[in-house]
Amino acid sequence: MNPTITAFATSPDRGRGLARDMRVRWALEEVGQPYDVRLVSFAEMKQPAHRALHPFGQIPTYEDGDLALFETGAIVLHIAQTHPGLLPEDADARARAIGWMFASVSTIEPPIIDLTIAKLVEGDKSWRTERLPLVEDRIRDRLQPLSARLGDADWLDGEFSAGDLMVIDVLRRLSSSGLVGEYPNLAAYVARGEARPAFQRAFAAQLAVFKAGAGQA
Ligand code: GTB
Repeated sequence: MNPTITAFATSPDRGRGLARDMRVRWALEEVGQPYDVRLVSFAEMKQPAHRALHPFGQIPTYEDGDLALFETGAIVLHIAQTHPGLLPEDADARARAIGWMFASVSTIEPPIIDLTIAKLVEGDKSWRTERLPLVEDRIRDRLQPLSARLGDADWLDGEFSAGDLMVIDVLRRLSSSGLVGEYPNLAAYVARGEARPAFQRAFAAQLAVFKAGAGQA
């Protein structure tokens, strides 16, 4: 049996692969694990059946046999720990790669989500013009040290790892902001991740869902 993940039946990103199922698809593609996808509507995500899998009524979830997981960091870590290819063999290097996974969701992603909220949810508020530059500067406070650490390297710590996968997917959310472009090595880092065949397969799979939905509309 293949693991099953959940994804938006109708992604608000119009097939740009910005929802968080993308990083789980990418991890599964990197390790060569086939998977099934159950598409859920916004209403279905809030129903008890889905909340039994995801207490917060969100996507993605991951089910494999008796195991059900939510939170992309936990899901990608589980995939990386149960398949070769996404975490180094060396124990110290493995711990550092996992550290980058935590950094992606707990240090880099929060101000990026704040930017989305400031633009989309608070877009009509009187404080928007004052707040936006502050939020963007908080993102730069993360991008600048990340850029300095990456330097001229291809990946953050040796070979490509689940840490890179998570950091790159988090940075992709900034694609329309121009902020990553202020750091050419980070822009190249994201492009390197997106050029990986596994990323391309994952992207095509989520795009096919959007196209099929758009065809029905
Ligand atoms: N911390 C959780 C994780 O990493 O798994 C966050 C999961 C999460 O935020 N899921 C979102 C969700 O289900 C989808 S990815 N939201 C519905 C809800 O909360 O009711 C967030 C997302 C949504 C849309 C776009 N977009 O349109 O560009 C990008 C990202």
